[in-house]
Amino acid sequence: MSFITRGFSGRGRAGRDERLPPGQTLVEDFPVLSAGPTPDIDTADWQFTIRTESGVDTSWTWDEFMALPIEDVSTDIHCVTHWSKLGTSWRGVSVDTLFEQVETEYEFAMAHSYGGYTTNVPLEDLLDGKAWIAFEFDGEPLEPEHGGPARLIVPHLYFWKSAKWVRGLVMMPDDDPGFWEQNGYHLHGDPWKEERYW
Ligand SMILES: Nc1nc2c(c(=O)[nH]1)N[C@H]1C(S)=C(S)[C@@H](COP(=O)(O)O)O[C@H]1N2
Ligand SMILES: [Mo]
Repeated sequence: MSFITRGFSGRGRAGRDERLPPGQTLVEDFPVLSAGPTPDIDTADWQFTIRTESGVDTSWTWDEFMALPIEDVSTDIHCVTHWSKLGTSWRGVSVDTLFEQVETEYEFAMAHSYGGYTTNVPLEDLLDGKAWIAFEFDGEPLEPEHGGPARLIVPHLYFWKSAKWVRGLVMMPDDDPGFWEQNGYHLHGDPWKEERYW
């Protein structure tokens, strides 16, 4: 029996990569999954806004955003359609950094995108180094089809939570469903618990 050794560790006894959540298959390419057309967003017009119960919005222009502390992120990503990609490289601003300038008692957020896509995420899944607004992938500006100029990444949840072309977060008192969640996807989406549909 011939056996090809892949050059990484983390394989269980069955040969399955332990970084792979249940029901997932590895891909090397980067599939594009969009529910609609790719919007054309000029960074001169781009803004990112966080809206809270205070009625006062906190917004950043592209230049203001680029002046924030920037982080390099290496992470695995998992799509509910069963593909996973390991060790992806991103650069962006941590959501923690944004919330240093925001006060809210609300515990849930709705991410809104240019083009109208929405997805709901509890605030606790966005803070403590768990989520970023990313504008580079693999050392290059994020391609429009993958969400450029900037997208949310919440890599510990299924990738539909990682809103492409993100334009802001609206804080909410309750965990209301976003676009896919209204269409049968799980409200939370933890790949290790296979929170796929409901
Ligand atoms: N704005 C927006 N964000 C989105 C989507 C979308 O259709 N529109 N699709 C989601 C889904 S289902 C997945 S799997 C990932 C796909 O990201 P990719 O196209 O970069 O692989 O984006 C998520 N974010
Ligand atoms: Mo997806």
